[in-house]
Amino acid sequence: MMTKILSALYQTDKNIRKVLQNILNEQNNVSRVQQASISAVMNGGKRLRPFLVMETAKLFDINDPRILRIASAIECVHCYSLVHDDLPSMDNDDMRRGQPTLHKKYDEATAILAGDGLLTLAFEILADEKTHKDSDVRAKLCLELAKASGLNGMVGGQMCDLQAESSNDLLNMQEIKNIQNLKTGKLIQCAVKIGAIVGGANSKQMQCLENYASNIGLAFQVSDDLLDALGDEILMGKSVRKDDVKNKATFVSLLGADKAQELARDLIKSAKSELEMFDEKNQTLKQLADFIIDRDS
Ligand code: GRG
Repeated sequence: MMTKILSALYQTDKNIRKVLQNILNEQNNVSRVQQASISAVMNGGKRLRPFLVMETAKLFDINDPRILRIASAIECVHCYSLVHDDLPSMDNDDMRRGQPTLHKKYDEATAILAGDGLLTLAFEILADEKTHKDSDVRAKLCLELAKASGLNGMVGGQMCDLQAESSNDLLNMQEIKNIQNLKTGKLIQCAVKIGAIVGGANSKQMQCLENYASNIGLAFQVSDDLLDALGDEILMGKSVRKDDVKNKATFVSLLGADKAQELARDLIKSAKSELEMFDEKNQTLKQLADFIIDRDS
């Protein structure tokens, strides 16, 4: 099962790389920030969010190659968030995906600008008629991505996380869940929702897919905490044990590793149960749910 999902993710990576390379080449100026942006999106990564967009759309028999542009847009936002998160003023990381972080490879100003450029490019891609023929759909996709990335989504979650780190009060379980939902969950939920919008999901289907996405989103964060606490630096391609060093409240510090693992498994079980209405078409998304807690990076 694991091999199957890994090879499907690998195929997505290949396709996304091609699309992103073309789109970034079209930016038509061989400048430092263009090169830095290419570096930020081409340096590995599991392509989970693009995969979720495409596999959700496949539940509705959407196999149009233009879906890759939509999937690429969300990856641009994800990659920008990692570049900015690694900056000295945020997480101050030297390694990402096994390579020096973008501000180490270039410099801080270039990394900030490349992140800004990728965020803006995501909306350019979604608003472009090459991406979807229906302007109402394009507007809906822009709105979903804006909501997930902005003040009430990833940016807001990052702010709360930074504030929590600099305060002496340790977060409780509900507070951690809220922050992680904003910081990481919203973009994962957005990937599924975007796939469902393109697929023309009805309200019942949309609700089940949203439940699936919130469960895998939370499980993803629990497993990220587990990987930070127990994982291997080389396999992860970034520094580990950072939460411990910062004395940060996480799912693992609050629950212990065993209970955190149990929570992640329960969340994945609930996520998979939300897919029953899609019959045998649901297999890949179910396997992806398992992968989220079985991965080693
Ligand atoms: C800077 C606005 C702003 C937001 C940053 C996403 C985020 C918010 C910070 C990243 C910090 C972090 C390690 C969060 C844990 C969850 C996460 C997003 C991990 C990385 O995602 P993966 O595993 O990465 O999908 P790859 O490299 O596979 O693409």
